[in-house]
Amino acid sequence: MNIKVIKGDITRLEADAIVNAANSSLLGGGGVDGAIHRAAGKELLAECRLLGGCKTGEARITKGYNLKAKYIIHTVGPVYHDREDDEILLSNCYKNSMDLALENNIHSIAFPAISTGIYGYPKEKAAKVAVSALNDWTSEHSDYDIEIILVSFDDTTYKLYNTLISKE
Ligand code: AR6
Repeated sequence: MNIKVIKGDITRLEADAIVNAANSSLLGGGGVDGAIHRAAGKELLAECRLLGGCKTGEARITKGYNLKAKYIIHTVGPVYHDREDDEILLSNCYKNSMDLALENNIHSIAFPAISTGIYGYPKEKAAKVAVSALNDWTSEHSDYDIEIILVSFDDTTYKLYNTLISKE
């Protein structure tokens, strides 16, 4: 699997697309969402207003505006409730973001650790879901060349991703 793990600020990456851990309004918020809106500029909010929101597990695409990335894929992770649904919804975020990347001819994509901040998803569980969903997607699309970058903002997530990736 063509997956790279890095530690740092996703807004500074040069990938074709970066993924935003948004909320269902798509109108901005805290965490990585706030950082992306600040870095991309006001035009991003104007485009997001036209989208009419996004359900949990789904994804929408906008331009990247002032970012180095050409596109932003906005996905809405689940608020963690320790229910069976959590895993399915989080997995859908990765799958639906990858489907949008394919539709838009995106060949490099960077993901933050969706739901593991304000939405409270335990980091280890979320990392497993992320790697497994991306592994499934790339296996099903082995003819499509895409670099996937998992961006961690903290050491714990960085170590978890590296351990999981090394097992693939
Ligand atoms: N670059 C990379 N990762 C980051 C960055 C950054 N600049 N900033 C934070 N993270 P969160 P969620 C990490 O809370 O849990 C917003 O208000 C962070 O350490 O951003 O999906 C939305 O509008 C964590 O590991 O997203 C929603 O209301 C991960 O990104 C809600 O938060 C995700 O943390 C979504 O909550």
